[in-house]
Amino acid sequence: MALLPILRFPDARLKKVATPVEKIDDGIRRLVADLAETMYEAPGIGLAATQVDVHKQVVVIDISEEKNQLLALINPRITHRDGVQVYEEGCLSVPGIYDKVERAAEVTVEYLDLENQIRSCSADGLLAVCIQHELDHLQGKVFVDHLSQLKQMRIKNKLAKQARITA
Ligand code: QAP
Ligand code: CO
Repeated sequence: MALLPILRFPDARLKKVATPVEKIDDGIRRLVADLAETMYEAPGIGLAATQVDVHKQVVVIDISEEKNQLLALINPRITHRDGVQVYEEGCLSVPGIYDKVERAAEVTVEYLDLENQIRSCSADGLLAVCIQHELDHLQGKVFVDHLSQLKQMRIKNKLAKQARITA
């Protein structure tokens, strides 16, 4: 297993659209293990392959307190959405920035698991937010894209300033 470097917004590679996984092989199993290790170490509750510059439709999520409920979603598709909720989101690619985003309150997602089985998961609350946030990454979208142009500019300035301080 390995910790992978996470791309930082506004890196242009975060805009790439991920392609479907054709075969779940050892390479994909290793990618899932590395994504999970990187997410747990951060710590975070979700990480998409896009964020580590791998443009395949793979995401990991674990919103459990004990960090023992890993969900690995391969080729995920939202098949149902209902209602509206607003949640304060953050992102490992946008460190130190949090803002409210409006999304569906309930979603159903269909995906392949590591055994190549088609699965379906219905979620609400935080898990529903996390699924939508991570699937956005696979489409080249970051939560900041849901905010106003003014907020996006302020976030870019703040992150650029932070990068100068840490450099
Ligand atoms: C996406 O985000 C998410 O700024 C996952 O300094 C977030 O794991 C879905 C993190 C909120 C739903 C609600 C962010 C860690 C982790 C930071 C994360 C930071 C350290 C973000
Ligand atoms: Co994110």
